[in-house]
Amino acid sequence: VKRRSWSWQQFLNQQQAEAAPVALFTQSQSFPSRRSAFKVGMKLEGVDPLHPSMICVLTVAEAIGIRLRLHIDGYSECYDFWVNADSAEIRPAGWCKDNNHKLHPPKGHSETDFDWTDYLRSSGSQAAPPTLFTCRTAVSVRPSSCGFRVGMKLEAVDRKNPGLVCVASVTDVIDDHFLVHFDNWDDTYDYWCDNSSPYIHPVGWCEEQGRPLTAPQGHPNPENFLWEEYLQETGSTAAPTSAFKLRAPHGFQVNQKLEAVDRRNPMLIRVATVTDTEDYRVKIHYDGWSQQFDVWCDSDLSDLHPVGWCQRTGHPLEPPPGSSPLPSPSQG
Ligand code: MLY
Repeated sequence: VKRRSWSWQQFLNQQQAEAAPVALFTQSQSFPSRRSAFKVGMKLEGVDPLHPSMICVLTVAEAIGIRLRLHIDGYSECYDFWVNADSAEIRPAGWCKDNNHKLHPPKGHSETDFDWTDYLRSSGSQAAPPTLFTCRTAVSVRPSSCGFRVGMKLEAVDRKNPGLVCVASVTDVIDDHFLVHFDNWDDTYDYWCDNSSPYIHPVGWCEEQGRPLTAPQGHPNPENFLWEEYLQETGSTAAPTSAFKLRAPHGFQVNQKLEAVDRRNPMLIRVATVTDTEDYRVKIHYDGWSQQFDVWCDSDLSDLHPVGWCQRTGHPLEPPPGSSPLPSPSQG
């Protein structure tokens, strides 16, 4: 029996709603310029989302449209995660070695002895060809132009505890992105950002704003933290104020429709609506689901896409439950 498929156009008409304009999305959210040629089993290097300071050995476990489920070699499948194939967070095998970064080897392999050639041979697998990656950094290491250098200090929002602005350091730089680390805390709070992030501020910002600054963990006198002292003690410098280039707020508006990865089941992309906004965040409602599942996210999250993205990239789209079903090969 041929069922009528769910259609965005009909849904928008029916809801008297409009699609969020494509121009509001960042390049990594918008329609990709080419298809993905990654195949299941190919190996690569990439950032571990739970430990963003680590670049790990990964295997493509699943490929749907341009989305990849990546497995961290040697670890449980429960750490698998999804990325877009054009993500800057994945790099070809050998990237770390060529770019002076530490590669976190598969569990059971020593950091010093890990060798890609041996590993591919012994595992009978193939490296994803470098041409499949968007970020094909040449071996000629171009110096970072973002003004942030490893060791520089700043004040940064702890994104897991967004009420806190804390003493932080730049601990890694790749191209125009850098890793923010919170002094004396473990790397699970770390995040990658660029110089336009709304979550980073120069040294002295909290004082200027009359806001409390969270001192490094274990600081002897956290109530009276003094930058001048701390910079001297740690022999470090503050990231220059001129390096901070805060981006403009996003342009999303309430009621605009889009396609959003389901935060609780990230293999699914759902029909969604912006239901609230802040300067740099949007509240996402999954159409047809209870408001209790709504989620706030950064407007530039790579899991938000314009209407039509799934169709264009060959990914199933989950229509609102209760609407006429979309025939799709992988959902039953
Ligand atoms: N309640 C949390 C707060 C941790 C904050 C860490 N930031 C400052 C990096 C805890 O103690 O685990």
